[in-house]
Amino acid sequence: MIKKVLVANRGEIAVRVMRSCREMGLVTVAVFSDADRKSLHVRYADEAYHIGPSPSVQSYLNIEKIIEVAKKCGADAIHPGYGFLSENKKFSQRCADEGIIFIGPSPQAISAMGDKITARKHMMKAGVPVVPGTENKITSEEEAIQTITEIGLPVMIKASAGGGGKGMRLVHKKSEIVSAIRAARSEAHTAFGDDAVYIEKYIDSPHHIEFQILADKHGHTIHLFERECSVQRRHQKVIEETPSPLLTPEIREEMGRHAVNAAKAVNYYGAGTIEFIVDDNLNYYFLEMNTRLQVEHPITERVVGVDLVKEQIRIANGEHLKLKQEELRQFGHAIECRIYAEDTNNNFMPSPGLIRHISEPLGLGVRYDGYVYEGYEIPIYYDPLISKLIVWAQTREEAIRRMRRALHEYKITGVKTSIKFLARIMDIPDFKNGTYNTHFIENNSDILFQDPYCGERCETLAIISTFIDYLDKIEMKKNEQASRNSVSNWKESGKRKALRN
Ligand code: MV4
Repeated sequence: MIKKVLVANRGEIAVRVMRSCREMGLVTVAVFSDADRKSLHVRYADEAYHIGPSPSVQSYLNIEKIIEVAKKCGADAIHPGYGFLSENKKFSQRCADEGIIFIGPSPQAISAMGDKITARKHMMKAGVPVVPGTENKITSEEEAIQTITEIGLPVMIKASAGGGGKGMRLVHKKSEIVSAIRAARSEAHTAFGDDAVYIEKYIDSPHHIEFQILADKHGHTIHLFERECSVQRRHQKVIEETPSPLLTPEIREEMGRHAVNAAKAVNYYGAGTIEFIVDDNLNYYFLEMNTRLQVEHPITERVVGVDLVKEQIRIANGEHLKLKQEELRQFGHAIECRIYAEDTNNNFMPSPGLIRHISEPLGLGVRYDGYVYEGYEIPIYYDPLISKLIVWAQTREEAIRRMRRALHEYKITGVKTSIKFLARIMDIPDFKNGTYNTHFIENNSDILFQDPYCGERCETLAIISTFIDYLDKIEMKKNEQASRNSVSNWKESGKRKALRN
């Protein structure tokens, strides 16, 4: 039985995982790099160990060091969060070899889904619809040309070792196919050390809809419905919601069954996500499987009423799933916004640095998963995600209004953030109507990137808020020293709390 969990991650997800551990009475262990000495996950944990320099290859990706810490501190399990080592089959295997429980899937399942050609083969065998295309890797130019005469143009060349948009090439003309394959191959070789590529028919303006699944080690597999993730930019999700405004109850049920079969096809256990692309006629195709807990998991937790991290831990313990498919329902509507330290008006340039002031939104139906505090400096070394704001309401319309309200309450100074950009999205007709696809941001760029923003109400409000921001900045400058002191106050109150407990 798991008693002590090492969380091999940082930031909001490390805190989120430890919250569930604490509720389960498990001891939590943080690991941290040089840049993360003052991070909240380090303060939150019962124990914390330094694992190396700031660059993630030397810290959060350092398998040897993390295993060494786990053994030294007596952790019986490791939760990898998302990113970093979460989908690394060598890490999953190494944990097994060391007698440490990896809170995630088997190395075999990670491997089967990590190779996209292998994954497609498993899906075809299991009767899960895949995008029309090649069954095996492309071995010759003739074969590629044969494929495009069969399935028609346009097509996408994809790297088998890729995923998440890496190593893809769109081909419109027959004359482009040879050079596109060469380019995709060489990119894949450099990025993944594997130059295998395959061809798929191009699905224009698709929706990205993914299904959450849970599977125990005894063959019970369930799905927890879908997440609509079509609001994205350069393969980075921006907003996710559930239920998807696109799906009908019939298609939802069908896709859910396919998602369960997809997981079963690779003897999957743990939490996982089956990604589909869906066209406007509701044709859907398996795209890939993510063999980890995802950033956007909280919207599913809220609408289905399940703590996915607790379920992951119970599964890792070898327990039977208590949830039954026929008892699961989607209740109400949830939306998540990802708040980044970035300049949305300057090509989303990361904006790391000192948080001078932060006040988080609260109130009915709001969940806030974050890790920064006043006086904290967002490091340059990692993804500049500050927090995730999740709202729930009975209807989609109310959820959008609630998100709009929450974003307006949310104030951060010191770094540039995507808060205003996200607030603008809440006022865009395509979003409000739920009639958007993966081209949403580029289709609405004229509104999203205009500056200054003049929203639903009037220009006066924009001017007043600009002025208030200006006054805030003056105030913040004056209080810079006080704000620094507040960090140590935070520390003190943290210690006092620990003593009380
Ligand atoms: C596609 C596609 C159209 N047709 N495959 C992008 C990320 C990677 N998971 C696969 N992706 C796509 N694959 C075919 N055959 C369009 C995309 C795509 C996309 C998919 C999901 C969410 C956003 C996207 C944005 C651009 C392209």
